[in-house]
Amino acid sequence: MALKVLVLGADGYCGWAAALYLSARGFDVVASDNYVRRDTWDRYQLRGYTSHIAQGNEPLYPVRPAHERLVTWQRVSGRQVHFIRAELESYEQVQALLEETGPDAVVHFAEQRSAPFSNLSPQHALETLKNNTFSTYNLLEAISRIDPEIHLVKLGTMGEYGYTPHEDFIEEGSIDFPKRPASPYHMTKCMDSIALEMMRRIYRLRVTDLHQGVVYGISTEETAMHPDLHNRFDYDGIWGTVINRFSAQALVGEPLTIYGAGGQSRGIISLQDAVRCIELAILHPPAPGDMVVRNQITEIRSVQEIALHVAAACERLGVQVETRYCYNPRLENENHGLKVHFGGFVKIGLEPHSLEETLAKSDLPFLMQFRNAIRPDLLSNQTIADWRKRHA
Ligand code: NAD
Ligand code: USQ
Repeated sequence: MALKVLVLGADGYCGWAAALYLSARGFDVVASDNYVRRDTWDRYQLRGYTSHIAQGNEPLYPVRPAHERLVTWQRVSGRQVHFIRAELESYEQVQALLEETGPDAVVHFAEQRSAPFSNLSPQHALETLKNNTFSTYNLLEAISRIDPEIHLVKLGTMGEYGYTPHEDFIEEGSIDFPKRPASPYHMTKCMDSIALEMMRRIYRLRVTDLHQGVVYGISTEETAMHPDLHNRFDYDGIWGTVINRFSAQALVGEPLTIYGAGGQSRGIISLQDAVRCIELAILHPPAPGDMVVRNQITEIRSVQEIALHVAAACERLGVQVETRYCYNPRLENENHGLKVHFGGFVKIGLEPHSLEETLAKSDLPFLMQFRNAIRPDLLSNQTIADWRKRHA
């Protein structure tokens, strides 16, 4: 019988692509989301709080809510993915969701995932703290009471270790490697990891903690099957991550905004490789009471190197690109190579795609179709989240 997988945060960038990828490969997928991102956070607003920030993110093209897109998915693929709207901050809703679905595995993408968003104001930091730690703890609490056999695959981040390089290589598989987060968002991931470790040890849960690097790209084989299946694509200064922002900037002739010296390095992974990693994680569950930690990255690049690759790929498409060294709104070490062990996923079956290949074959040609809809004002609004100014 097919493994039943509950995908949380399925209206989001990684969750949508993962839900379709798993469904296409025969998993029995149930998708869930509370739509907080599209209804509230995309406008940089908060639930129950009037924020002073007047700007907001705008979708590049219409992306219908997941439950509507799943109707198209069934028509196009012949596979059904049931959708349940649920708020993970509520223990009662998490309990009901697990009892109703009875999953073998839960993949938890459903958090506030932007470091700049978490630094917009004290209230944004607290919303991030509450949302992320409550959702993860509620899941652990409910799994331990309903069925400790359920495998929890939790999305963490490489940023838990921080970006002031450690003297030693960041290990893969270690629960105890020192954590040094550099934003309220990244701090919540460390807090989640402590909760995961405690609950697996005390209640013998099966837990996988994925320390994912910066994800880039737009489409996967499944999301490209029909315009109504397209994934969200963020390129603004709050939600857009560096490679996706540089790609959008390049295609509209805006300079690539390298923050500070540009020597800061990140672990990166394409969306297509990230969803394959989720499948591999589900297929390799830990034993009861064990916690697997995987560093989910395929390459390490500095921001400068990323800019060079995006520029080179664009120039091959006939688009000339300019880069600009700008004010860095973040407090971070602007010159460090990241020392990290990774490769565990390759050992269990991942065949990684390189940045060059993904940009040239998939990302840039896909994005090119929408270049007229890219809003230059969203490419340059990053300084509303400024680590250096504490007066908001
Ligand atoms: P996203 O914002 O696109 O999607 C997250 C989804 O979760 C949204 O649709 C949102 O509505 C939902 N959600 C949030 N809080 C919820 C709650 N309390 N109840 C129910 N649903 C809720 O984010 P993403 O880019 O897809 O990231 C997914 C996960 O992967 C996050 O945990 C993030 O920290 C992690 N991650 C992302 C990246 C990246 O580059 N995008 C890199 C490393 C790790
Ligand atoms: N950067 C630029 N110019 C830009 C945007 C970003 O130089 O226009 C730089 C930043 O200063 C930073 C680096 O690019 O040094 C990465 O920034 P980012 O916004 O792409 O990524 P980050 O804030 O690290 O967060 C993203 C996701 C988060 C995930 C994390 C993985 O939003 O959910 O956890 O990547 S990691 O970075 O490995 O911790």
